[in-house]
Amino acid sequence: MHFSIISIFPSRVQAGMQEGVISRAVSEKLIELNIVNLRDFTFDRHRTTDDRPFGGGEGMVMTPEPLSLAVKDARMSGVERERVILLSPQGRVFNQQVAEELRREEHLILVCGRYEGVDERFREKYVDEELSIGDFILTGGELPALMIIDAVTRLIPGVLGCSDSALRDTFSRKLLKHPHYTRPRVFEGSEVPEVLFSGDHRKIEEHRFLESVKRTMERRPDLLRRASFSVSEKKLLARHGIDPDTGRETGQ
Ligand code: 4FV
Repeated sequence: MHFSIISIFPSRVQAGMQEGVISRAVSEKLIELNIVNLRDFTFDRHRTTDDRPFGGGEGMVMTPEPLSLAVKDARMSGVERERVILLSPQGRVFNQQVAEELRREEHLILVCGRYEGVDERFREKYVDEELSIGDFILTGGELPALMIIDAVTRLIPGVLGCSDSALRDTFSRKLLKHPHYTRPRVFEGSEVPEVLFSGDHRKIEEHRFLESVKRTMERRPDLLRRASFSVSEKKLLARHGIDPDTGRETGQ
């Protein structure tokens, strides 16, 4: 899978990819990164990429020409599934489902906004989709771009050590992950649930499933309403006094 990232701060983008899963995926050629310096598509002495907004108002707007030239240059011939994505608060909110959708593309061209945003005519003509990482304002689209590359890359088979762990992801099942424990067995007087030492994998899976449902009920009941359970999971929940449809305790 190919990622092109268009930014006026390419070194910040580079810095965000130095270690960990992403840089290993690059070295193992599971992904290819093309970090584009937007200023390379300017022709004035100051390599300007922004200007004052028509109609007045505070802040600056990114000019359309350098952005359009950078996108045209980043496009890959012969690649069908290519998508130009502008990171902005006006976009569709990014989540695990969007990550799984983007995973099916061959080439993502990520445009990192700065200042007040980009000229609308560039957006209309060159942007396939706007994505937001949440309802808050950042100083730039670089961190959102890095987050999307991280979330999508880890879904590529072979990127994560154990390939199926992404399948058991939080949100893929629309349930929050169960608590995790590791050594030491006693930490500051706190023990670990005994069942985890039983060696009975079905009992351990049941325990973890119930912990996931309880945690989701407490913290994200909105997710539980969208979760689907198998017949055996519904029986297990009922045996533990949990109504699978509402996620509420039945008190039985
Ligand atoms: C943002 C977000 C975000 C807005 C103005 C960059 C900033 C500046 N991008 N999700 N939230 N972008 O706040 O994606 O252009």
